[in-house]
Amino acid sequence: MSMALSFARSAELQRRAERFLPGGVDSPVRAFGAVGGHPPFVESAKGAYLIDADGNRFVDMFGSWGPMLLGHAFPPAVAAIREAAGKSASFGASTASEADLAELVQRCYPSMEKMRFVSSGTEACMSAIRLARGFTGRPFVIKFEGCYHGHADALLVKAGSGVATFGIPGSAGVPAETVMHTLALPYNDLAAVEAAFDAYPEQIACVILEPVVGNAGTILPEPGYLAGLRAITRKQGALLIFDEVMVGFRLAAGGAQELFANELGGLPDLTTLGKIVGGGLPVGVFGGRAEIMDFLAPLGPVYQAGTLSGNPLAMAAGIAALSALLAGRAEIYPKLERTTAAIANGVARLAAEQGIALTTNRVGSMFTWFFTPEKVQDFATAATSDTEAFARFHRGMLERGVWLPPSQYEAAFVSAAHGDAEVELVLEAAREALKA
Ligand code: KE4
Repeated sequence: MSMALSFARSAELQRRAERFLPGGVDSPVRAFGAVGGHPPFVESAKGAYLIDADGNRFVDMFGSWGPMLLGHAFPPAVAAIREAAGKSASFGASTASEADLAELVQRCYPSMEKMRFVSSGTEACMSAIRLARGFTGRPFVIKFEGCYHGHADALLVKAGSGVATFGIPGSAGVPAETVMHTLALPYNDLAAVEAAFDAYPEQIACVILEPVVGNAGTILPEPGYLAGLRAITRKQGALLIFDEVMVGFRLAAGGAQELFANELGGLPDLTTLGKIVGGGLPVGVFGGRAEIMDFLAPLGPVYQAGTLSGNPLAMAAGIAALSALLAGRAEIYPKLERTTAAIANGVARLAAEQGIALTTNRVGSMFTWFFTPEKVQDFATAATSDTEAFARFHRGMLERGVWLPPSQYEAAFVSAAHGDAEVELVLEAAREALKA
């Protein structure tokens, strides 16, 4: 039986935050709009646990939406940030740390012959699109329903994540002219991509996708899909962009490009990264073939810039995180697989025992329990989920000390700090919550 938790202090903080911040948040999904109630305010976190303002402790199952793969307050990252901070937080001038982190990224992503650091995944994807258009001289971009590539205007079309969570078609404030060159197609459907290229010959600059979708909940590429996209884009002279902001360094040290190495039919032309690469500090990266990247100012005609790009504290945190990942990859990824399988499959079994239809989509340490009996392989099937049932489950788990991502259309994440004890806590909470 769960002890009713007190959220009194969080409620006070929510009221105060709402005086200054719309919805009291700096990012919409944090507002619990899709699951009801008010979000606990986090005070601190360590390893697999979040501590809220009322002192409640939660197993963290969303890991800051991906970045905290090594667990919260990972000691080498904390030490590196502390040391860097003493040398000043930002110079706006070159530092050795940028190439240091770039070298680690390239060890994970050999396809990124050259790259540039920015301060968010949105900036990375926005810049990659501009670069693809500049390099090819073509205006159109293909994206897929349910995929989210940040909140740049041109990409806010049938996006996933918060856009799907709140069921808004795109966003107000984006003039039709801005998105007239954005084609949003169903995921896992190669015929739709062929048809788009037939309709717009020599006019499509790139295809951008999440190679494993996390922003419609978790959706896997069907066999042959990624290789099909590579073949079509190569034939059509369009660039293939893998948005690995979420899956990068999570599915493997080299993300989807490593995990699916034998079924890509060739590497993507550009890759975007974020989240884990900054160890929890603001870092995005876009990179790929040198001949494309050299189109960027100051070498080429495509402009892109940023005051805090390559920020020394963020570089230090990223270097600490990727160094630990690379040094410990032989242990870290098998542990992530074991722990996440135990949690995802364990809860699915408990649900089946209660006659609750759950479809579990999982790749390594990212997964989603869809409250639907359907196979989920695109946004349309993800949208058959019973989001009210998900909301009840989310609240039931939160009251029992497990904090799931507050949306049916977000992936859950497990860290290297989660172990057997956390598996037990999650299964115990789920047993009760599913009954309720
Ligand atoms: P950011 O600008 O939020 O750093 O990255 C945008 C982005 C780009 N590409 C992918 C595949 C992403 O998942 C994201 C951001 N993901 C969401 C969570 N699904 C961020 C959480 C939020 O918006 O608060």
